[in-house]
Amino acid sequence: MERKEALEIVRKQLTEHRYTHTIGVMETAIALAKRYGVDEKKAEISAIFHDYAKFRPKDEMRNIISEQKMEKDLLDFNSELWHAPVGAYLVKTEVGIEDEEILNAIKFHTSGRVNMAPLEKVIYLADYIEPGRHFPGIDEVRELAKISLNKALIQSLINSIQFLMKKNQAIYPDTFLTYNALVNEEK
Ligand code: DGI
Ligand code: FE
Ligand code: FE
Ligand code: FE
Repeated sequence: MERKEALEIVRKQLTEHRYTHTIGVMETAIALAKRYGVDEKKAEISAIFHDYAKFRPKDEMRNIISEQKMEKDLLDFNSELWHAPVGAYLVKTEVGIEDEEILNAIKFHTSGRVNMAPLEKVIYLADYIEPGRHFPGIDEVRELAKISLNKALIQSLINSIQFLMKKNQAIYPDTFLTYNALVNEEK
């Protein structure tokens, strides 16, 4: 799919602010893909559609998670996690994208997972460091992204886990498992 067509489709799903974020993720993902030898076209399309389901009503997302037999424990954790797997499902069924690598990059862009593919890492990281983001500690992650995909990812996970814990929020187990797997990989 051409970039222009993809952007027109996704724009209708998003607010202006979230669309601007999406453009930032797209540009960052392409740059990271170039740097780390990942398919740039797949990075572009995954990034454009990564937040496709961000504004779906919670009831619709809950129903899709149940009916499509996705991980049931998702429903016991922060609903912010839901738009990623639901997005992958809707991008397949509504937009017609079939590429499993792209669908997995969308599916795991919020929680992460053990054994993330390089494309999944690129999208996860691009979502975190795109120029419109302003998290505490983000500049350190942007610097790490220039030298190591894994090291940057680990630092972004540390920041996110600490942020959630400071707010007394539960951490989805896959997020912890992603952190552990990457730390072991870097030993
Ligand atoms: O959709 P975006 O805002 O662009 O970013 P995202 O898809 O990475 O969503 C991040 C949100 O998810 C952020 O507000 C933190 C929240 N969240 C809630 N529980 C968890 C979580 N993020 C992770 N990684 N793990 C959790 O357990
Ligand atoms: Fe997201
Ligand atoms: Fe993220
Ligand atoms: Fe995003």
